[in-house]
Amino acid sequence: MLDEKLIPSNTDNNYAPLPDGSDSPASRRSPTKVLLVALCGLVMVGVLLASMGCNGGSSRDVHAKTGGDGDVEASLPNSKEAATAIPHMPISRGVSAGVSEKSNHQFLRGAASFPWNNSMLSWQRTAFHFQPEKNWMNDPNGPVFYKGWYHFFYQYNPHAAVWGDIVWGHAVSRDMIHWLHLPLAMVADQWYDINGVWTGSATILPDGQLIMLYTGSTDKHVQVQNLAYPADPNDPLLINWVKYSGNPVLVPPPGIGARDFRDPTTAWYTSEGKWRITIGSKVNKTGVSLIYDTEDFKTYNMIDGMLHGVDGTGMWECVDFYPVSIIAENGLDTSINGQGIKHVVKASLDDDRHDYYAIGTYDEKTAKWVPDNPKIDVGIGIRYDYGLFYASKTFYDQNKKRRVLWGWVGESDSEAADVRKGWASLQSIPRTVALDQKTGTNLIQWPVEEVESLRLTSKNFDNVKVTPGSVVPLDVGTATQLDILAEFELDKDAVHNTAETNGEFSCTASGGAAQRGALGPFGLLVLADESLTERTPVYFYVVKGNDGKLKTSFCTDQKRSSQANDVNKIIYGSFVPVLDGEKLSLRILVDHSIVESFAQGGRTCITSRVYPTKALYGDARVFLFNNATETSITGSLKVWQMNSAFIRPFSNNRSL
Ligand code: DQQ
Repeated sequence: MLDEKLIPSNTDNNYAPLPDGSDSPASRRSPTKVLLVALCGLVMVGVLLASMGCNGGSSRDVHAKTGGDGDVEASLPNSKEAATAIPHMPISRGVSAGVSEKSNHQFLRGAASFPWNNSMLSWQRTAFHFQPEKNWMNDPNGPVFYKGWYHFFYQYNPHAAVWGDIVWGHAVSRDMIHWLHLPLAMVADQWYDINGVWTGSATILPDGQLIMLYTGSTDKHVQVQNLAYPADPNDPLLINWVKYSGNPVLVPPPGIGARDFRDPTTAWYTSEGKWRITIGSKVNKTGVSLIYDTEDFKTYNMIDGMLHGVDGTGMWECVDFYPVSIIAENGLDTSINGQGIKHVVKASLDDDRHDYYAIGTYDEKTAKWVPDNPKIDVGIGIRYDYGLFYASKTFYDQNKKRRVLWGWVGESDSEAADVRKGWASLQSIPRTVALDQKTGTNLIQWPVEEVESLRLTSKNFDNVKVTPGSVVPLDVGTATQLDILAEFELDKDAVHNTAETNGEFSCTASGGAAQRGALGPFGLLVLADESLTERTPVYFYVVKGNDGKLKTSFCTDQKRSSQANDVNKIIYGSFVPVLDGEKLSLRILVDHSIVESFAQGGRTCITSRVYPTKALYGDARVFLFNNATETSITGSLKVWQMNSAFIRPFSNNRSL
């Protein structure tokens, strides 16, 4: 039972969850069942010629000179399949309710959309990433490990594949890979959340009690904070939730806009014996993190000033605040503070919809945090992920003593296509997050170890030499569900002989994988078709600076990831720290329409959504490529086929 002091016994406002109407059979996709049998015999482009042996797996160094700029020209599809052009519906979602735009309508501008057919659209559904059975999902909410189960709540529209009518979806898992969908945890049934049960966080109290704080959008679209708790704390599945009868527990303070006050964090304990939370907001154009103390989660005391704020960064959504150890690799409970500890502040910038973090020092007495390096402060420096990854949230997993990060991965195709698919958005593979002990200046993120339980057969490719301007196919069979680990070495003589330059390289401002330099780009082409008409390069680009030092960028180029005209084709990426003596390394998880990439053990990450029209089912391939002009590269890889996860509705009849 919850502590009387904390929650009153008055449960007049008890919340009755929706009945579990779903009892459809388990759906587990096996790659071999789902994928169409690949057309046998490689119909490689004519330029793919020579072959090259390698240990442990087959690959051919085809020296495919891909033209002056390394490009393979794509021709527009001429599909005779029954296909329907999807009408374009430019409707704004979210802005009038007080959050940023939640729909994609930046494409086309009046042009006809690509004629997607059902087979292409169904292929986009993922096999081992968390997603609801249907409809729209956005932010991760209240992740927590409770009585043997990982709980995942999320922003969910039960009515459509677009943002709106937001409630809390709920699923449970033993390992954060296989999931059981549960009934909605909280719906919009009170004046203080009737326009949306928005984002919130879980806190576990020292006696094991669990509380949830979340933002409600009221009947007048005011953003307020509310308290909820499990109806039965002994239920490990936490199926029923009670909203506190005294809600809302916090309303926007003077000087803060009614629609600029949302997303309470997990609470942390102070040495004074109080709980402290922070809530995102803005003052004019300054993004801020307001701070409150509470003893019972019902009444709060606003602390003067703020935890932190950064000029020009706009509204801070989904602020996260947590400690990281500078000496140990394990994660830390949110309340841990003291020697050997730094604190991370993360804000999701409503203005550009990216998640930025900074590492710094938290002073409990003043309730203020200062960044280690003001040049890379929150919102102006480092991002968790340089692709599509937003509104993320961490939790401390006391089960495995690690901090785990979840992030919302939206769609980058048209809203009309999402409506036709009947679903929109994924969650990233949960990532362990810790301070990079080697650099001390960035975090490292890595897929939770449990994802490795999905690995099936693997192939090794050892010391594959890829000469400048060539492409090497990797024979891994079908390539829509993969876990790829790769290491690269540059040719030492080429590096030595390369002239120094004062030129800066930026993935996003570059010409993508077609832009050739002396020492890059090189890496992998994933979700590529045999003729390379469609391909998604994930790659490094190395530049030798004036000081003779190498500077490395890590990028993903979506320019030719699809022949469709109504999907995002921008180039993602950023700088990645590479320390002396380190090889260049990357990991890529490919799961149908999502490609999650991690460079140098997770120092720089890029998540992209890819919507091929040809490189799908059995026609998806993976290649090594080197588009540098001066250096050969030597790559060693291990590539696993990945199984599908069990993600299905919970049924009372089934044993857990
Ligand atoms: N999503 C929620 C808000 C949050 C935003 C609404 C971030 O609470 O600020 O769905 O995507």
